[in-house]
Amino acid sequence: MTEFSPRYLKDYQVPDYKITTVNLTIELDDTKTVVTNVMEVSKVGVHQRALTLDGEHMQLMSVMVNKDKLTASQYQLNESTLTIADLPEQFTLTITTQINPVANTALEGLYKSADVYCTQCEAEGFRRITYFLDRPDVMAVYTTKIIADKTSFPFLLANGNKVEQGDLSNNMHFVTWHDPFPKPCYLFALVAGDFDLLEDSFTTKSGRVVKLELFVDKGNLSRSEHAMVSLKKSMLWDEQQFNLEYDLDIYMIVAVDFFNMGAMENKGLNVFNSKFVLADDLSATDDDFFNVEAVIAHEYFHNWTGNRVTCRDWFQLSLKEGLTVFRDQQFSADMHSSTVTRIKNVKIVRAQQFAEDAGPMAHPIRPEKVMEMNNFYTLTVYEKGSEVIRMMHTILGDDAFKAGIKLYFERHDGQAVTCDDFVAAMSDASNTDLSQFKYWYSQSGTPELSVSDEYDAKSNTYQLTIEQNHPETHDKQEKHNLHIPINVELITSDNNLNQGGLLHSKQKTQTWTFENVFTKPVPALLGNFSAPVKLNYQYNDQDLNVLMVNASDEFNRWDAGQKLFAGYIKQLVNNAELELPMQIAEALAQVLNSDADNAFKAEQLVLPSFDEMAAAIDEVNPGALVRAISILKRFIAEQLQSKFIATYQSLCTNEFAKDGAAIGNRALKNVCLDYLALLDGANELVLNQFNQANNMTDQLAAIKTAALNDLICFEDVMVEFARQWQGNTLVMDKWFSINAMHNNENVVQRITGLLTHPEFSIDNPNRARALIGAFAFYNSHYFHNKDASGYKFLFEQLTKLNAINPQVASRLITPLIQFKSFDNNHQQLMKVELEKLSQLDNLSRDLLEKLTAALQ
Ligand code: 0A1
Ligand code: ZN
Repeated sequence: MTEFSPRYLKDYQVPDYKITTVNLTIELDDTKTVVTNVMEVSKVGVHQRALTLDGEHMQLMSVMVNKDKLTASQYQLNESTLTIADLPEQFTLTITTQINPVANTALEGLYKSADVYCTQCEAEGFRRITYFLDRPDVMAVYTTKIIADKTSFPFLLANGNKVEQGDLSNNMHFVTWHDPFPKPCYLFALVAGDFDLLEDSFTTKSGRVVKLELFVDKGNLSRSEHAMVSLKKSMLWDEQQFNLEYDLDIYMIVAVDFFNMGAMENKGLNVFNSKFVLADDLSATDDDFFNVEAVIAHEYFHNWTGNRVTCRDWFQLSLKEGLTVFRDQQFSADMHSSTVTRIKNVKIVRAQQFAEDAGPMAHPIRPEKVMEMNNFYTLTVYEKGSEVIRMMHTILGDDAFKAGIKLYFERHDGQAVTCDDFVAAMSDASNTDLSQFKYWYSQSGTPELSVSDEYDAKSNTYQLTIEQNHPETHDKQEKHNLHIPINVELITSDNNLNQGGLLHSKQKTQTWTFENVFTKPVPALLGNFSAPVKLNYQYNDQDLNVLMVNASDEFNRWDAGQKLFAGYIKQLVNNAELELPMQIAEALAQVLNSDADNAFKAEQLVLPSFDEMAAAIDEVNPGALVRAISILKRFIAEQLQSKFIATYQSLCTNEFAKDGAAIGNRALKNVCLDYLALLDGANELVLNQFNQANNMTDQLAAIKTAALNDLICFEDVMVEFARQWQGNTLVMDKWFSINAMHNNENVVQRITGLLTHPEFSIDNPNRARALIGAFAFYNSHYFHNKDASGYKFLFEQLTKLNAINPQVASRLITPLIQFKSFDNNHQQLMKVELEKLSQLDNLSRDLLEKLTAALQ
């Protein structure tokens, strides 16, 4: 195995040098791009220590200190650093490097793909462009001059404001950009290409006009409108909610087809995966529209939470990510149904983040040890990080939370700070002691709450006792009791009790007493998922029924239904013959008859996912879990067939609208379809929906239903879908994914064949994720097939991706390293493939870190 050593939070030291200005001249060329970097550098404090700059995957051409060109003996160069000793207090350092953007398939640093030059510098990509102190606490003012061929690259973009442009000889031209805000190098960006441009503007609350520019591939202008509208909504929301105004004169967004992540908040020049920009009525689903708006908002909100105030070091990543996810979730909740939005957030935490916390890569939201930083853009840092911010919001209340945010900016605008600084601002602004709460930042794992209760009819008192447990995590960390906010609603079947509130669990065991309780209530616990924890309370079916109908909070009503389903799925895993009670169907009939909005009803009808159940059951047999879910689903479908048909038919319409009601109608209709697909007549129903569909939500639901139920029409609809959408990259990604989700024993053969499909390319992260990722993450049945063919398929693809794009490989290995969730047989089979991967002689740092943790 290759040697790479980890870094530790406890070793943080302030830099020996600061770099205050950076002047870049970048002469773009496919294989020999030349970067000239002129920096103003000075010592921090008085010392004689050498300057060690980060740099990798490039060729050093020259080094100059002030006017003196250094000879090779005056510096030390190795694979990842350049060290210069005997430096004055202050000097100009000029470094020239040469890089090969076409060869850069890792998509980190400067790369060229699909005729576009593009950079990705977070977390540590800038060191692939020039030698630098590549750490977020070194903040400089950047001026960037880009030179390229004018015909192929009419647009040359970088951060900040455009200050100069002109023509050069040989059909070359240049543009110079200046960003007045000091920033860490991870926020540097450059894009060069030929695009269609959507222009607009936004007038800030203080009256400044900001130019908005959205760059998309030629021909895609009509699909960029929604992104622009979303941007303007985000700008307004941040002013209204947090009093935060945009600061530059221009805000640019570029959509690219080759991108490792969702999007990147580079100052004034966001780079987006085109998946989160392009959307039109025919080719995008309702979820796509929602996600575009959410990601646009997320990146925009980073301008304050991330860019104006940034991270001191990468261990603090959740400082910007947890907070920004919380902000984008609040924004989405304000733009749409807040309950349905919250349900979507919670499902991700319960299904995926809990699994991460239970697996070999368990880490606190502020990790303490990192080998490859790219491995820490995790559900824990992002989603659990957001839950931690949300708990502060719950504990402090909206006004005090906003006062905390205000104080945070007053104290730290322009600085690189820590999570402790954030909590201190929250605590000081609200006069609240958050010292115990802070363990949420340093403690990994999902806490478990055991709740018991007692009702005393004589004294009319009701007692709730809550015990905290902190299961051991893979990192073997010592655990502390946490400050856990628990929303409680006491519900009675006659619905006349109005008690509850926010409980603060801080000790191992605590009891709360409620007075004047005249009938035994059912406790609705953890309302709105007030803390990212697992909850154990012995509800019986009747209790859950009471909550499903009577809980005043919609979230609690949904959650009670989920608990009811989960209870039966657990039992069915061990006993597939279990007789299911009619009450389940009756409860759902009530849901269908209720006057709640259809988007919410749809959520109430969806069963907990395979991943969510796997996170809730120890050492599960995946086949038995898949079967258990489908038994319950079939039972519901059979019992409620006529209701599902009636609801389905009532929601079929020839008109297409995109308002909330129409979106809710489609969601409910497609949940009905999902149930009806298990019964006679499914093939005709699905085929009919496919043929009639006038929007992607319905069309995709039809082919997905055909795939998941292996319907006779599957091949035909897939051929027709591909014929209709060939050449549309984003839609074809969906097609590849649906192929990978086919619930048929030949699926591995099918996807192996698709690796040579003319539109498949493993170099494109979206494509790789669409085919390989969809299989490993979503085809639970055949990925976990007993013959290990699913695991072997993933092994083979990871072997290739390890060399092409380690970041993508490292994400796709997730379902394999989480083997502990499954029974021993499956664990062994999964480990065989992990062992084989660990033998690769070119193993990337990204995979090495995960394999080491998984196999230790
Ligand atoms: N900061 C971005 C996410 C991001 C992180 C790393 C990247 O490359 C390794 C790219 C994007 C965000 O939170 O949106
Ligand atoms: Zn982010």
